[in-house]
Amino acid sequence: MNLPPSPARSLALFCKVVDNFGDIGICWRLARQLQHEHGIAVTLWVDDLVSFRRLCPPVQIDVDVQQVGGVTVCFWRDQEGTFVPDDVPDIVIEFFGCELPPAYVAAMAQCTPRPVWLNLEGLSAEAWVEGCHTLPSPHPRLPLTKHFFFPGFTAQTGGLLHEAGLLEQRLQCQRDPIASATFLAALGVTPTEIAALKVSLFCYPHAPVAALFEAWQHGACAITCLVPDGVATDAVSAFLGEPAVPGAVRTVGALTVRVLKFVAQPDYDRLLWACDLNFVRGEDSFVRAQWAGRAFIWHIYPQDENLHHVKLRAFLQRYAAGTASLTAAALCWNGVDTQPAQDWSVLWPRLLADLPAIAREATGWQQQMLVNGDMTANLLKFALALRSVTKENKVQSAVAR
Ligand code: TRH
Repeated sequence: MNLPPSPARSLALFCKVVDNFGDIGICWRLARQLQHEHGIAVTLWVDDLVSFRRLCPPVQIDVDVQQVGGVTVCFWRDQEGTFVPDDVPDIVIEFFGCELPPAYVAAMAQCTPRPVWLNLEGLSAEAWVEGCHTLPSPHPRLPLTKHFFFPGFTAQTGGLLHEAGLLEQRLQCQRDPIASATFLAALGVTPTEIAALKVSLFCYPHAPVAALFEAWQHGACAITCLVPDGVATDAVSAFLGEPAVPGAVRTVGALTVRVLKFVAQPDYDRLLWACDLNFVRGEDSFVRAQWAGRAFIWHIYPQDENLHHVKLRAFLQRYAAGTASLTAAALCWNGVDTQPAQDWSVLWPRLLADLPAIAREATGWQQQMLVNGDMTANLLKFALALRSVTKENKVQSAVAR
């Protein structure tokens, strides 16, 4: 079958790694999906190949330009460089307001038609996002307009990224306990640990991990807590009584804590699918936990003046409005002051009792999110609409001349 040529075939995505793995984690997913599902030639500019390699081991850290999984990956060294219009693709995306090299922007301004320029923003459940999604921002000097694109949880936002076939893959894995057990066994998890309630733990260092471990140790339910390498190392080492390196494990009372290696991104999804409860953080693991269909507790990325508490509450209001135990645990995990103050020895048994109901409700949430469409497809649709406007303008101005 001969399909009409796509009106936009090339795209550059610029990613500055501000912190940790979420920036590159999100950009890498987006880049792959644009290439695999939409046939776009994607160039991913990233300024930190070492972080990138943690979640995508084929990445080479000493190479300026490389092909990884069908995507051209360029090391974004600095803001210098010479660029000409031929270097500029049909669509340019800057992630999270990272500033493009000035010469690149100048080359964009010289293109005919000019590229579509989008700023992909961070995820928030706050109401103001709907009003800012797709807003234009004209360049102060050059004939270029950047548009804001916000992921989100409602139809008036860009939605959440989910790859084609993701839910089917997840269901297939979760319906096959042997496949799940084989996956965990390959990470070093023993059959006894697999038989317990499995919890993955991915959080920032300030999470009250020691207090949660204490409650788990003294609880009636056997728990296996799987912690990726480098996560909450102080609290985990204190529990283990030895350095928290992959393979380290210790059981105290009802709790076994095991340190896993940091896995490649697709395996992190499988880990979430295989666990009964997931502690996630930042943005990308937070979204993946929603697609995993299991209960999760979100450790939100901290911001000045506790702005993140507002974001956390906005999400919980949408997601967990009816589940008091989940809301209480999430607030406590994030250090939000509550009246009366909550303690894990009380919070945990309540949350544990609600886990099956929370997992059931997760399915309803997914259906709700799927109605908003996939963020990547939404973003491309928006870019193509802007591009056809740009082309029309070009034709009109040529006719007027
Ligand atoms: O790592 P994070 O805290 O990342 C971010 C960044 O700090 C960013 O600056 C900030 O803006 C954002 O949070 C809110 O958490 P996040 O977003 O969950 O990203 C983690 C990525 O690492 C995600 O893509 C999953 C991946 N990952 C693996 O691939 N393997 C693993 O073993 C683990 C634990 C995670």
